[in-house]
Amino acid sequence: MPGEPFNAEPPRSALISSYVTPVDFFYKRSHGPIPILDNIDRYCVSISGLIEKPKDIYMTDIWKLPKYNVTATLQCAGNRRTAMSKTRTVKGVGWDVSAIGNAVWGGAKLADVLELIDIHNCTSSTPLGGKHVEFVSVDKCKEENGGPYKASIPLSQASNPEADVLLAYEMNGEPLNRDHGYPLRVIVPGVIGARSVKWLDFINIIAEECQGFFMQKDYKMFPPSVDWDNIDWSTRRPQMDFPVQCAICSLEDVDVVKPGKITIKGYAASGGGRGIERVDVSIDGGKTWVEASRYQKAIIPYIADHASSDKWAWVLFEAKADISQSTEIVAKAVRHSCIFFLISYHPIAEQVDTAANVQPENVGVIWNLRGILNTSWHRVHVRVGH
Ligand code: MTE
Ligand code: MO
Repeated sequence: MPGEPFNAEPPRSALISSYVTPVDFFYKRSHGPIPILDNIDRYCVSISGLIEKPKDIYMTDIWKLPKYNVTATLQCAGNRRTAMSKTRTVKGVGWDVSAIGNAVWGGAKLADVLELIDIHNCTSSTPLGGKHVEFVSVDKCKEENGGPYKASIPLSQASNPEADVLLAYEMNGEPLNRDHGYPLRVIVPGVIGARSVKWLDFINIIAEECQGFFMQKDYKMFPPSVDWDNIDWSTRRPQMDFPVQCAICSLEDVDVVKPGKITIKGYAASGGGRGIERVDVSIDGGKTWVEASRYQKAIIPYIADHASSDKWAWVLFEAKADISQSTEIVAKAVRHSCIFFLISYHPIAEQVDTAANVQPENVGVIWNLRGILNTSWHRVHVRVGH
């Protein structure tokens, strides 16, 4: 329907047909009508808030900054929600396993843009007390009572060149298209998709994190005991990094396969830039496991040298197995437990988070009313027929 939010995901099998997801197969998630921003000469991002000199930045200013291409996986926090709602109903768009994609984002580093307003790699706050960077969009959505979509990230992350936060104008070497945020969007690698604001309009340097709906009344992780009657949103922090995720894409629950060799393929994404240590696959419902081969750019099994890998990107995996009877195929991934890529901008989140390195065995333990972060072991039932 014209004017309605546009959401789409590709079929599983299409998703893993290439390491870099073609734009046509990249999921789309929007909360309001998609804006048309055609007058590129006049388009600008106004930066203001707790800074000495507010500034309007035009596309020509952005294009003049060094261009970076960052391969980063973007994933909606609601990816795999449909499976979670089988435990108990949840609220939100019903995604299968494809609300995720891996693209090469081209653009300026936000750290370089912040240099233009005299903010340098800043681990504490600006002289005026700014600690967060808020991104405000052009699109209007009902959750914000007709106001713009918005989100924020800590200033320490935004101003750290190592965090690779981009103001992106290209996706896979082409100008961004309208669905994905033309002419300019934020990309926050390793973090849930909701913080990568599309159609950027304003950047505000603020003291507290953004008070918008999607930061404060949504995209927070609650335990299964919390329901719509007893929820207190203020008790949780907005979700930022994505926990380790993994899904099988070569098989569907409805598939009937012939007895013999099957190929189990899918993706694993670590979140937070830590890299995937291992992907395990089981053909007996999780009793026994074999290690799958993993690859990023080319098909090179077991990329052992994580330093040479794309740290913000997913890995694709593949395992072959022999099956003779109907069974449950399971995949799970483990991410690196120590932080290879120094993440100094998330001091709290990074202290104790070994739980996020492995996936929970069952969806029930992580069920939450909004159906976010379904990172449980991915299980596919296949029937063997002749
Ligand atoms: N930015 C704006 N302006 N409006 C939105 O509705 N949706 C967010 C994020 N940025 C959204 C937005 C969510 S929830 C996700 S998962 C990603 O954009 C989806 O990005 P994509 O549509 O390019 O895949
Ligand atoms: Mo999302």
